[in-house]
Amino acid sequence: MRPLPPGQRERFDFPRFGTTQFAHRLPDRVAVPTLEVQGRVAKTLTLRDPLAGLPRSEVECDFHCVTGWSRRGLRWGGVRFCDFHDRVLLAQARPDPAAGRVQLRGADGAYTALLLEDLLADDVLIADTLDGEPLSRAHGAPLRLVAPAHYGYKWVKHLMRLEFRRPDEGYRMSAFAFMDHPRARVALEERGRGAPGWLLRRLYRPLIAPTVWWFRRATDVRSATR
Ligand SMILES: Nc1nc2c(c(=O)[nH]1)N[C@H]1C(S)=C(S)[C@@H](COP(=O)(O)O)O[C@H]1N2
Ligand SMILES: [Mo]
Repeated sequence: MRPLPPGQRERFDFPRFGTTQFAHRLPDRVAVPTLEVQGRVAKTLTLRDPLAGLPRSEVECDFHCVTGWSRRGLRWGGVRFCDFHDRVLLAQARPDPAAGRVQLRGADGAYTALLLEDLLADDVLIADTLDGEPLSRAHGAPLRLVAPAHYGYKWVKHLMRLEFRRPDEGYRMSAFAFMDHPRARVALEERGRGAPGWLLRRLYRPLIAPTVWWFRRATDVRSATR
């Protein structure tokens, strides 16, 4: 079994989780997923069913939340971001080569960003299945990002927009700036900015149980699971 990264503890369930302002913003199920591509691109796109016709991949990986809980051995299915980039983004949107950062937005209003070079790693997916089943609303239907080397807050659920930016342009984030590291690599314990990972880990740990409770209470379990 893979060892857990620094400061992480294993959980055996997989709770819906996030910053609590999103607990009550679970988006309705949509008939056809839609993904917008904007920012520094030659052409903006509104793609209905954006994964249709693209080669499918699976990624088996562990999930690490910045607050210190991990869930091992999830099997995600979808399209590799690098395949989507080569076949759709480069072919149709034609991003500015200097636009090295991509802002990610979820339909519940969550925002973060990743460097394009991190998104192009070969284990990053735009996922629409989990453990062989269609992604549930609770875990990000219809599409979510899966970025195994990065903390969970970069795995945007209900992904609806990609916006190309230059790295010096800044980006919008859901939380306070100290909570969003530009890269958030788990192996380097990049939990946030301005404060070391070992400190944030200690501040966040007491928040796990109340957050799980809060999300569970907010989620109508029956309508959210499929
Ligand atoms: N759209 C959206 N994406 C999100 C979040 C959110 O609240 N909204 N929370 C993030 C955080 S902090 C974590 S830990 C994971 C939790 O994923 P899960 O709810 O599938 O367990 O989703 C991430 N992606
Ligand atoms: Mo998280």
